[in-house]
Amino acid sequence: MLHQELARRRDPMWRWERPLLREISMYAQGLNQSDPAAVTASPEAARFQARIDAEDKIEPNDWMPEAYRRTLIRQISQHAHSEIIGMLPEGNWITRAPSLRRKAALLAKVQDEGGHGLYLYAAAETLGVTREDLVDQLLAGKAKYSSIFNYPTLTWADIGAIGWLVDGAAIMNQIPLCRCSFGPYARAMIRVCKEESFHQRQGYEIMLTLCRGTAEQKAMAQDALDRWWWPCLMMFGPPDAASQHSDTSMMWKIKRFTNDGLRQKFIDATVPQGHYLGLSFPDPALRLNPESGHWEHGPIDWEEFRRVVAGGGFCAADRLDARRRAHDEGTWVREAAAAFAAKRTARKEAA
Ligand code: BYC
Repeated sequence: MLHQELARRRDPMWRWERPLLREISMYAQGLNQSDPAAVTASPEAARFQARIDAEDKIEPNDWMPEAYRRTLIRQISQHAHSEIIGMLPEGNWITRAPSLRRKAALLAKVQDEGGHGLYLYAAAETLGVTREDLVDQLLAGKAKYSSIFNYPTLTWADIGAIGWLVDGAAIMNQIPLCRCSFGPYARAMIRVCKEESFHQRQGYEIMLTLCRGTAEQKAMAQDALDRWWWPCLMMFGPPDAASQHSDTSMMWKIKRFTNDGLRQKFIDATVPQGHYLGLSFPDPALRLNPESGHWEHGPIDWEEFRRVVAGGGFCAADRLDARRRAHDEGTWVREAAAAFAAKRTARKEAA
């Protein structure tokens, strides 16, 4: 028993999860970032902000400022689209997974992502939009989704790197969302985070296997880290000084940490994991600051980020084409479900 426990504690993933658990309990203390001048414009607005400050959950039928509703619809729908588009880069490798076990895990992961998209569309619908409208915006190329899914998955090691790094970044961003002030989003995120944690571990385990394999396999893992590292740092959004929405989202406790704050937590957690794998990071400026205890990083190419977010990503056109095709091919399923629902209602009414 003892040696199992010791082995578990040597596992870098365990060391990563501990601080996250500590953070969850830390969130309970709450952060009071409100700017009273901006939120007490009307008595309803003041009462609303007081509820937020008291860590009350806001539910769909409660009074809320229009801008709060709009911010949530924007963020939750972008998040839902990211999950659905996020199925594509990994879906690309389901038929080429190197073993039955790997294939089963990857299939389950991609299905989980479809499920996350559905919970999130359902959470957005509680704010008075329809899933059909949100999906139409995505298919029309008018909606944003995470920049990360516009990069290609060139080798099997990319599946490891996505699980380890992309899902790792997602967990770092989404654990605080479990305490988002909007009840349906916060509740959806609890289950999503549990599943993301499994996704992240399966990715790290792929990386570990490759790094303990042949020199060629290890080189594949290194190449995947080299290509995914910087785009993963961009997942957290623009630097704080350029983030339009952070201040209000923090005031409303939709966001609990700034983009740069979460990015730094991710880097601090991930660099030791990469070193445990025996890999190096594609950043010559990366160094541990012994005074702050943080890993300092080199400059992020924000020009690339802006280009990808504006639709100029390498796979952007392919991703939307694939979604449009899937939507068209699924028309008969939606029609059949609607016809069945209408038949059931008519039968109930006739009885
Ligand atoms: N990519 O003011 P800011 C997953 C946009 S799913 C594209 O800081 P905010 C997974 C931002 O939308 C991962 N756009 O915004 C799935 C805004 O534009 P608009 C998705 C980005 O909202 C499958 C503008 O830049 N996770 O992990 O305060 C398999 C200014 O930004 C990005 C979520 O959606 C980006 N990376 O903060 C595996 C989490 N970053 O709307 C894994 C929920 C920023 O004004 N979302 N923009 O046109 C959030 O936490 C926040 O929305 C963000 C951005 C931190 C992403």
